[in-house]
Amino acid sequence: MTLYVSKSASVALTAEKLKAIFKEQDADGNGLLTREELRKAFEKLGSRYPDWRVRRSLSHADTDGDGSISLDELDELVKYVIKLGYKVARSAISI
Ligand SMILES: [Ca+2]
Ligand SMILES: [Ca+2]
Repeated sequence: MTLYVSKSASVALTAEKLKAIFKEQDADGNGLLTREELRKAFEKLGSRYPDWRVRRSLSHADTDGDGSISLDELDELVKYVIKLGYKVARSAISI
């Protein structure tokens, strides 16, 4: 798999696409995104500081505090990621 670089991606689709990218990183398919899996997702999104992003994301979206992001928490995580300015389109893929 390579980066998502759809030139026609609209803002309305951003949340869905980000969600898909995160879900893709659930390598063991257990419905939970661990630190390691989150890290890969942020790397894929072009984050320069994926480890830091993972920590921030967990403190923001890991509402039950188990150290990983469940599918329920993923919605919150995606909202947070969008707020940070991540977009799945053109050059905006790097922050
Ligand atoms: Ca997993
Ligand atoms: Ca959690």
